[in-house]
Amino acid sequence: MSRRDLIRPLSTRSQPVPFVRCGFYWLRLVSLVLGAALGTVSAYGQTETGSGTGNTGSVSTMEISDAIVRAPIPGRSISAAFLTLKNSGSGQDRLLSAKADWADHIEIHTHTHANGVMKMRQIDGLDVPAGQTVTLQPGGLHLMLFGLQQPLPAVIGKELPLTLCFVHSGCLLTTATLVDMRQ
Ligand SMILES: [Cu+2]
Repeated sequence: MSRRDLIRPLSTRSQPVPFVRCGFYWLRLVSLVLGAALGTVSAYGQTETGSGTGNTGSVSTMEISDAIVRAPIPGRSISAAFLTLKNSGSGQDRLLSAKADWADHIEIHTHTHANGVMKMRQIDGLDVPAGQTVTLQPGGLHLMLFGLQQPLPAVIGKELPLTLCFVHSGCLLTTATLVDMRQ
């Protein structure tokens, strides 16, 4: 039985964690937690280094970088987040969802042009092919953030924890920098 099989699904609970980019730290922590208390793994038990084995046996290695959250317009509770996904593995992976404890819910959005009008549209997932990089950026793919905590638990330039869940890589915890993009 793999480590993944032993771990319960990630709950909606989410807390800021200082070592989010230190995959080996988490690997060790998960091992310790599993060894000490099977069945009581925390919400972050499933946070991993980004390596996972899918049903086909293909390995996906997902790297999340340059994650930013656009600071909302004062008084507004919606905004967007942008980031880069790099799949250096040999199999395709797919972003299924995102969550954060400072937002009610997060959708994956794309932009479409119709009759000269640009519209946002929710998509149910985002493929990241093997060896490819997918960029979520203004005017294109983005994470749409709804029900933002007021105020956000970070100031401009500081980090917000963000969890991304993939078909093969599982749920990965990253941090996104809060950025004022009106400047
Ligand atoms: Cu949107």
